[in-house]
Amino acid sequence: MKIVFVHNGYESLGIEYLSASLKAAGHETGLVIDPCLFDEAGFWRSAFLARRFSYREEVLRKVEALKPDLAGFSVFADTYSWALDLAREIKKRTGTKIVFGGIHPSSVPDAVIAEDCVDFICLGEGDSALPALAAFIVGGGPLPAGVWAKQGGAVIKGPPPSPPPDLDALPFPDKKLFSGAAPVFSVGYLISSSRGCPHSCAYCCNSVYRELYRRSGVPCLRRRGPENVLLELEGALKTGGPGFVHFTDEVFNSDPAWLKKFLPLYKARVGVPFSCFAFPDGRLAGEAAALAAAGCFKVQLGVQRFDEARRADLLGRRAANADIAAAIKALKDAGIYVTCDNILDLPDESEAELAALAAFYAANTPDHNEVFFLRLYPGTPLAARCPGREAAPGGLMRPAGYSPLAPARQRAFFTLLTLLPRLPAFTRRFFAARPWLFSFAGGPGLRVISRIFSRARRDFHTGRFLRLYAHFIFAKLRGNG
Ligand code: B12
Ligand code: SF4
Repeated sequence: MKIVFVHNGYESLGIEYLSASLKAAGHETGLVIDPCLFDEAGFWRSAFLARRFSYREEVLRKVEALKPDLAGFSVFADTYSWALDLAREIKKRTGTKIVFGGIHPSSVPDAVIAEDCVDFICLGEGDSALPALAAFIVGGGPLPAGVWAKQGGAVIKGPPPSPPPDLDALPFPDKKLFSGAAPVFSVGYLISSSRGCPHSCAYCCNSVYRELYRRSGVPCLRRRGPENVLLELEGALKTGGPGFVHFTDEVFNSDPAWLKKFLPLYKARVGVPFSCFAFPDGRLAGEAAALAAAGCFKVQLGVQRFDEARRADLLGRRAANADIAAAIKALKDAGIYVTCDNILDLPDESEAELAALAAFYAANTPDHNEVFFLRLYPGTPLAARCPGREAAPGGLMRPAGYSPLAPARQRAFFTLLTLLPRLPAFTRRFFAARPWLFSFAGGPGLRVISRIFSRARRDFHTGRFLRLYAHFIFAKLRGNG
């Protein structure tokens, strides 16, 4: 059977894993990329440029030419409208069966399966479910675990999903799928040494997955053995050698014993510079030197807000500011570039808390600040606490009005926090105390510019973002879209 995935301009490890499992089961897979230029899901959009550089027709023509038996979409809330639009048109032109998987169908399955163009949905990880669905389409039988189907207008549901308990038993992700689609995907190597997270923050998909897998008996957090990760990376080195590696693990430092064992082996057998996400717990500062020695050049930390009690109560994150400050210092002292994530527009935030956050960063300055406005994703405990106020699918990054502060005030803090690491050190305390000076600008454009000036070369996603735009804009201008 031929399964073609249609995806946006970001490499998806999920699709690469699915493709590998499908190929292992004897199926053929393909990928059609819609770069979604100037139409960045959940982030920003320029309607004029998005129309000028639209690849919609090219995508539809490619899918038609490939004649798939099944077209697959990996969907989250912000890409849902885009996926529905293409799925409807693909169905109209080809009659191909359509399957949606990923966090959005896993969070709101009833709404997604109700869509006219969606024949199947997959809840949770699809490594076994998708090959089983392909077998079901060909040969019938019982519906696989984690799959829902529409038959004759009725929805039938397979047994609840059960995620793969042993990640070492999975085939390595099919990297050729993306690198074959556009050269930009060969820059750097995206890998995960785990799935799931030990934490359950109230705004994050992991609380949704934990609930989904509750009855399966398989823990939400699973980690590959060091040997399995090293074998994958050694294989990648043999076929060209990526300039750097990015670990997409939710929390790369969640298992200190694993980290201690893995880092020296990585240094000896792979030795390529890498970046990762880490949780700023009490151990991270002590792990900084070992991370740097193994080649870690960038760590991204979630800080999210300043008030520790509210951080724990509203966001479900237990992290101490003293540990965060120690981690920022130790990582920077070890020569690691530090990025901190922050969320504004929280329903219980105050001017005093944002001012305290700015003062905290003036004293403990990371190399880069990512500032987001809260989006309440369906199925999360935080969305349940604010009924009727979920993020609209396809929305953009702007204050939704959860905070008692005026949007203009939040934008001033957005600009201040984004720019703070770029300001000369001796001026930071002065500016942190005067957020009104930053009422002039802001918005996602500033975030893009700040990222570009913050060593784009070393930032996995910004580097790819720039290359992707260059590749697809020139292709369009040359008429080779
Ligand atoms: C890496 C990552 C990114 C990367 C790459 C994203 C990409 N397009 O692939 C970057 C940094 C670019 C990114 C950006 C954003 N991201 Co992001 N990202 C993640 C993260 C941390 C890991 C994804 C991953 O690789 N998982 C590992 C693989 C193996 O799992 P998987 O992708 O889920 O796939 C498995 C299953 O879901 C299933 N499956 C998936 N697709 C399909 C399809 C079919 C047909 C089937 C059958 C099954 C199936 O099977 C797969 C294999 O088991 C997730 C959190 C998470 N744990 O999922 C957030 C997450 C997906 N991101 C999120 C968001 C909001 C964003 C941004 C909008 C943030 C922003 N404002 O800038 C942007 C949007 C970018 C874009 N336009 O795509 C949210 C989505 C929330 C929601 N409910 O919709 C998540 C869930 C984090 C969260 N807040 O909870 N992201
Ligand atoms: S630590 Fe990060 S990945 Fe884990 S639950 Fe919290 S927000 Fe999600």
